[in-house]
Amino acid sequence: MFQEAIYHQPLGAYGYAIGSNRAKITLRSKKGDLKAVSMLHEDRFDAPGSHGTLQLTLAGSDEMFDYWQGTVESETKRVRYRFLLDDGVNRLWYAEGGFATVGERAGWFHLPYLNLADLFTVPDWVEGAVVYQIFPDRFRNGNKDNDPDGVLPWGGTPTPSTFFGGDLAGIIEKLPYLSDLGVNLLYLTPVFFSPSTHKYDTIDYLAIDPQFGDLETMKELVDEAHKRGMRVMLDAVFNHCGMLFPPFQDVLARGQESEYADWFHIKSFPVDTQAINYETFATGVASMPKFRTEHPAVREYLLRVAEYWVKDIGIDGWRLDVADEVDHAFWREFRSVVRAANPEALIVGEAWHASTEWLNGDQWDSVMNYLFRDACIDFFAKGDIDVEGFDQRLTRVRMMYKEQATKAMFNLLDSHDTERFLTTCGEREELLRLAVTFQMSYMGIPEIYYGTEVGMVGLTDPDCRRCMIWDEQEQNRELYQWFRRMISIRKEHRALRVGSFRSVIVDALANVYGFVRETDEEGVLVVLNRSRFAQSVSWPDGVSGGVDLLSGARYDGVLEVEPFGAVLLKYK
Ligand code: ARE
Ligand code: CA
Repeated sequence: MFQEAIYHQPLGAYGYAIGSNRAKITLRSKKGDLKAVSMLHEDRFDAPGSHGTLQLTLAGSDEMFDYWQGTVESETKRVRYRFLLDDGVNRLWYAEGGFATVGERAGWFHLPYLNLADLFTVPDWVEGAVVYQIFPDRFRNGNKDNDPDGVLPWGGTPTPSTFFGGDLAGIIEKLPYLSDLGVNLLYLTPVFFSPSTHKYDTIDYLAIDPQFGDLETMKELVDEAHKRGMRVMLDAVFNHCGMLFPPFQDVLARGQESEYADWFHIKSFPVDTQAINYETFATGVASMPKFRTEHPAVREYLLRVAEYWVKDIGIDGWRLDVADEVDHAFWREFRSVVRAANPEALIVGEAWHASTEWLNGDQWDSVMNYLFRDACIDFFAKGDIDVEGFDQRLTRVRMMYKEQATKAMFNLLDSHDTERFLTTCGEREELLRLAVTFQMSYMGIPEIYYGTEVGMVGLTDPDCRRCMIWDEQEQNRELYQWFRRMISIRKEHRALRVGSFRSVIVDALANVYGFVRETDEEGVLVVLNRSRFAQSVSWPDGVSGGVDLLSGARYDGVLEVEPFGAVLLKYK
């Protein structure tokens, strides 16, 4: 037995509550090493009747490890447990005291008490969400009167500083379009008063940029969206402000004397925007001075902003810009404030890498899942990894997070910061469709970047921010109809949204990937063929036929999947 590869701790994504008296447990072992893992558990004060044994199941593997999982129930909410590891030759106990042949010597792991106050909860509505990301200047110009000077004709080439006149009135005008598509959670990149086209350099956190509208337009957007069963999220740029933010201007003017001198990370006075003697977003972005979020006055200011938009204007959540560079304590307070203002509000961090530390239930609910995107690019778009590599990458990401977070992940293929996915695919639409089929049927919620549904392309920022194509002659209407259908399939089948996940076909030779999403009532087998040949697939355990949700065709006997094709087989 490879004891050195075995890992468990009663914390993070390895041991945590998923209900008032249920905890999910994960144990990691060297890939292929163990044949079985079980767990002896009981109340930590030995309450009568609390003793049990749980068989863990192999939930997935990555390149190096197997992950064994189980859910333990405890009436008293106080659990202690130890594992019995079996590699087919030896059996060893494992717990806090290490490895032992006799159980008592290994001791116990403890989950001392499953406090309801610590339970990671994500609002229920999130399970049904399909996100649509909008870059307001480029979505729709609904009001020519608020256009900034020098606005370019719709459809021109975007540069870092061009304006096209898109606004909130445009979004309101297109709500029927979005409703028809089936999306129900709109995420708008920043809309507060700011000089730039992207508006990540805020001047006033309490005002809508006049190019986009005003408070009334924002309220109208929220109300109209709500009437249609859609929610609206805004972008919280709290890592930094814009150079023209009045407190920073005050520091520029008055130096150390300014009451805001401590709001920023100033290295020396006087502040010099040429030499950039203060911390900024990224490296030397002078226009974006970084906030010192540990300063009580800064915290107070930003928390009131967060509260205002949720409580007074009625937005349904926040996407947090550069969220991984802001301190954890701030995000904890932020969560309390936002959830108190609206217990149903959603909090999604922007972090491109492992975000385990923020997803414990006390800070964010979810992240923009760029690790999902990375895996999809390598497998679907570029074909750089085979199906086995793809499955391993997905497993590794799932194992980083508590299941509450995994279910709420913003699974995106592209965004305003990246090349468009269709472009990455070399404009091969069949690859985009395959990836979107996966996105719509995987754990987490799909996030669509505006225009993907009509076939928009573009290299990275600024080219990925082209004006939305509204001329139906220029839209890919077939793709649109197909997106519509995929979204409705997801909405109609609960198994695809909240069902358990198990990969069942990982055929590297054929390059076919198959997985099962299952609830007690329903089961869907998703099969994706990422090869240019038709592939016949053998049925995984427990499935022997069903109806394809996409084509309506019934499959029994042979299950053949077309080149670059997909089947979503409802078998239960
Ligand atoms: C502007 C120009 C760009 C130019 C850049 C150079 O438009 O063409 O390349 O300046 O400095 C906003 C605007 C951008 C603007 C930027 C600076 O939208 O257009 O770029 O401000 O003025 C990292 C961060 C992540 C961040 C990305 C962009 O970790 O938080 O970089 N994303 C958010 C927003 C952006 C926004 C800002 C932050 C600033 O979503 O839109 O930019 O408020 C790797 C790294 C990641 C890295 C990622 C992308 O994977 O691991 O950490 O993300 O690449 O670079
Ligand atoms: Ca306008």
